[in-house]
Amino acid sequence: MSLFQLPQAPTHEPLQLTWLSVIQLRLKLQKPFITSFGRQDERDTLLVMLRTQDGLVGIGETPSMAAPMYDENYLWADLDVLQRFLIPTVSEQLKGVICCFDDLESIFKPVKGHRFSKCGLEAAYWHLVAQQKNVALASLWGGRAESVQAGFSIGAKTLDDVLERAERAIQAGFKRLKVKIWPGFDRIVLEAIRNQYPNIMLQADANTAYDPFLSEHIAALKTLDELDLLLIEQPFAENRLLDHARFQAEHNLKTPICLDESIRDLNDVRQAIDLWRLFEVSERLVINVKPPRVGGYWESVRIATYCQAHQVPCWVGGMLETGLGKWMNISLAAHSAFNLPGDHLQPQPYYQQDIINPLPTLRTDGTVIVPSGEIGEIDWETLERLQVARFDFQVN
Ligand code: OSB
Ligand code: MG
Repeated sequence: MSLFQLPQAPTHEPLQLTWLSVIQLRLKLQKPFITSFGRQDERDTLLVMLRTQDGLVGIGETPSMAAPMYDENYLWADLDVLQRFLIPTVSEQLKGVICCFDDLESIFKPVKGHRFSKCGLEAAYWHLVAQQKNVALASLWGGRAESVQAGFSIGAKTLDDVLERAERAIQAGFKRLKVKIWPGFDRIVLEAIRNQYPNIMLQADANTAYDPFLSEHIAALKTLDELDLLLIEQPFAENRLLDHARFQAEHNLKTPICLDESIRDLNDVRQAIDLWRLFEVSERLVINVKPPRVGGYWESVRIATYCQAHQVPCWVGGMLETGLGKWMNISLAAHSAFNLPGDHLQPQPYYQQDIINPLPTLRTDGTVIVPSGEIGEIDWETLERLQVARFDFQVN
């Protein structure tokens, strides 16, 4: 780590904020999303909106979950931390003036955890910086790719439903599928997809559903090694970093383990890479980088840069964001460190109504265009229609 050069955040003219708002939206999913931790038909998400003195508006998304099932963060805690701590401190401590990224980090540092709420505020800040400098978000974050590969995360509970969604995705041009698995619903579904599509890039996401001390669970996971999977995401609980590395090494699994829930910041990535090295399996580690889970886009850039320096593959994961969050994730994925397809879209739009136009679309080669300028136009009418609560703070 001491030899590693952290990337330097871009500089900009001071931003003088006049208003800060938090908006709670309620969105209806086009199709229910089912994982080992439950089913979602609709979901709330939070937007942080910043206005500057010279009339710029920056918006960032905190894609909260309704309950603390994926991460200890969830909607009401995220909202509370934004309202009670993060936003008042920008107003009081910084007097609404943000001169550089360090100013924002100084607000975040005294607040332990709560990475989702930090991400929304930080994303709104980057949205402002991009507008002020008149550059694309991708280039602010060091990304140069004009398009990025996209995969589809299938969240369904029955074999028929998964196969049906997989077929639609293949028709739409997806080159990579990710399937949610849990004990009792793993080999059967992955094998069916593998038989149907022998050449597709296929990966599994367990969302912590397995227990490393249950021999049936370990046996089930081991049989997946024959299915030529790109990776297996997060079989064990988030704080079981060591068990993940040991499982990889003890069974000499050729399928790489990908960490999602276990990675909260760059330090977690550093420890994971060190562990996989100690077990001599370092070429079989993959990192899923989700900006809200790691506290923002700049921490994501740091992680990506670190992974690249250590030859560890990584990709940008999703949290069922609105089009706004997805465009930002796609902009992040333009960084050359990201070398596996990200969860950026589905065969159909995620939501019955979304807040930005256009939405990301898949090209026939399985890629999505990276915005070279603005990330799209906010549909204010729809945004207001979907709004269930709004909190405004004036900088005093
Ligand atoms: O583990 O990647 C996950 C959605 C909610 C919570 C956790 C996860 C997911 C997804 C959705 O898989 C990915 C997407 O946004 O398409
Ligand atoms: Mg995951």
